[in-house]
Amino acid sequence: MTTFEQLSQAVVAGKSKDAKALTQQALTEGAQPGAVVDQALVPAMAIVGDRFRDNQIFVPEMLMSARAMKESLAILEPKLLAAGVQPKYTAVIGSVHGDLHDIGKNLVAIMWKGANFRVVDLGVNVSPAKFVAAIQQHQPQVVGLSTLLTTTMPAMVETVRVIRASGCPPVKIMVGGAPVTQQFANEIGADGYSADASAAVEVALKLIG
Ligand code: B1M
Repeated sequence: MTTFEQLSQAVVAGKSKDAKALTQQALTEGAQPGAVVDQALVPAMAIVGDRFRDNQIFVPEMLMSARAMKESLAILEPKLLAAGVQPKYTAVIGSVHGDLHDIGKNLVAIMWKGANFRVVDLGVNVSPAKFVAAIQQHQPQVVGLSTLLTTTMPAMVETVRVIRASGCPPVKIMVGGAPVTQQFANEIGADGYSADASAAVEVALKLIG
């Protein structure tokens, strides 16, 4: 079994210690940090999601897998970032009101930091008012809204509406997350959408122009 496969299995099983050791091993073997994310960690979470949907595992197991993935990401993050470069742009990001998922949002934040953005991460369960306050305070070029639940998609709609109505400094709004599509982004008046964290960099840079 390859190191990526072992790492994937460790994350699925929620074994944080093994996930950390195998992440380190993959890097020692010369793997690119982005490949570890795309080929081991993201597929692992897809398996976890399928098992949860099929009632083979429950919330505590999902949490353990999430913790293992975060331990692995903590090792990868410094390697995904460009070292010592002065940030050129500012971005604000958060998971919308009602949504506690943060792994995908964190990945987008890491990729943006790697692309020379100063990222203000508001965390999870972020109210529209908190987004507006952060935009007023930090004057970002881009604000990113993430959601993983179909039930919190209306909160994304509301957040876009409130930001637009707030009269806060002009900002490009980007949306993403598993249930979000380009069509949904267009419908709710967002400026940009990306399906994954790597594309989020390209889209944000294009929006800034
Ligand atoms: Co949750 N959960 N969860 N969960 N969970 C899902 C999302 C689910 C699909 C599982 C399933 O049923 N198959 C399902 C949603 C179903 C739906 O709405 N259609 C679900 C559910 C139902 C729930 C609860 C309601 C369960 C319950 O309590 N009964 C509950 C809700 C809590 C809440 O938010 N209020 C819940 C709770 C949890 C945990 C807390 C246990 C845990 C989250 C821990 C954490 O994040 N710290 C968890 C997890 C781990 C998952 C799965 C298994 C994995 C999510 C993940 O991290 N994926 C997930 C199943 C799945 O995704 N297959 C599931 C890996 C991550 C890298 O991908 O987040 O999609 P993702 O991010 C991608 C892209 O979407 C994109 O880029 C990222 C990287 O490429 N992206 C953006 C994301 N944000 C972006 C923003 C952008 C651009 C791109 O621009 C700004």
